[in-house]
Amino acid sequence: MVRKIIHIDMDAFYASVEQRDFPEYRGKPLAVGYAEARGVVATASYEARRFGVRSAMPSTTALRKCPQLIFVPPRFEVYREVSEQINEIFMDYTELVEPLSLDEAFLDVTENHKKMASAVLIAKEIKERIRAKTGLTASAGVSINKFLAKIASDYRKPDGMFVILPKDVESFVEGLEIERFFGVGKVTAQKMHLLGIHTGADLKKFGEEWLVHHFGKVGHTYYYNARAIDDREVVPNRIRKSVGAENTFETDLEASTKMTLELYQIARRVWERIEEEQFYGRTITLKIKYADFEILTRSKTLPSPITQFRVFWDTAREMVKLIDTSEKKVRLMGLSISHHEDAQLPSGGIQLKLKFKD
Ligand code: DCP
Ligand code: MG
Repeated sequence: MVRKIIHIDMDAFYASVEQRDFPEYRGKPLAVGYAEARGVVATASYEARRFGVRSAMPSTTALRKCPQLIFVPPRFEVYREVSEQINEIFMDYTELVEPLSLDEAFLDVTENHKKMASAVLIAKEIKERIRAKTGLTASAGVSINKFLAKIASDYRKPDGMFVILPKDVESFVEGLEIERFFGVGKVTAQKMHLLGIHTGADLKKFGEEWLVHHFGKVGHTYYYNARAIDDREVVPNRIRKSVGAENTFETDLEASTKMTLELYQIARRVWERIEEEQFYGRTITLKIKYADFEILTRSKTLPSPITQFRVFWDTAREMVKLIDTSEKKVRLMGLSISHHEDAQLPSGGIQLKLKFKD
């Protein structure tokens, strides 16, 4: 079966966050890092890149290339927060999200929560939602495996998207410069050039054993990647703490019967995910957002994990009945389940964070 893999990578990540939060830096060459003797540039704004400033470059070199370069210290807690925000968006489409760092992740959307057939549409939506939620831009790559999706996300940076369709993967790889291949650094590239290998097409002329003999274990990877093959799976590395869904209504709700009806739809959706992920928790949380945007949450913990929809729905229905709508209409409702035994941390007493999807 052909998979649908998306790679998302934020543009000039740390620098873009700083330019977002400090308008005086916008449009200016900016480096995140310290201008000290032994400091290095973590990342540079696109304005600074025009001067040749790059990640991992010594700060002194960067200043020589671009004397007006502004240095700002990193604020990791803010980058981490943005990272969580984008991950929440990803999780709305699939559980198969594999973050590689704070600013990039692979998603396997072959099957997805929204039952969307087009990975291209999903990538577009994700880009838009990232912009709306964080005010930052991301680039996306879409293809049939990790190797190609990652190359693709780099192709139209910044704020770009590139798609390598199944029918095009072979010709794409044949035309690919050897430097773009996974595991090919400067030294290997030079060695390959000496052997007459400049593109994927050249690489394809050599057998697997020959490649392993000349390049070691990574030769296997070269052999398969040259044929557009990469079977590595997208491995989620996050412990799920809750499963949920929510809905913002087109017109605010006031009657409680209408609320129960709407909640039922949400409950069905949540239950589908619970079954899909075998995530049987003990705590049900109901979230309400009123028309004036006030948010209210109510939780109920049962003595044992909820394994039947009947129990889930009965409890949720009782909870929604207690919501006061005499003064304000309801704009949004959400349901989630948490307190899954496996998700408990051994030390106990830790407040589990509830993640809602919006
Ligand atoms: N980073 C770092 N040191 C490096 C490379 C990166 O500290 N040598 C940090 C800063 C980057 C972030 O990781 O903002 C993401 O790395 P990327 O390689 O994705 O680079 P950017 O997001 O900055 O730029 P691009 O638009 O090329 O993705
Ligand atoms: Mg990036």
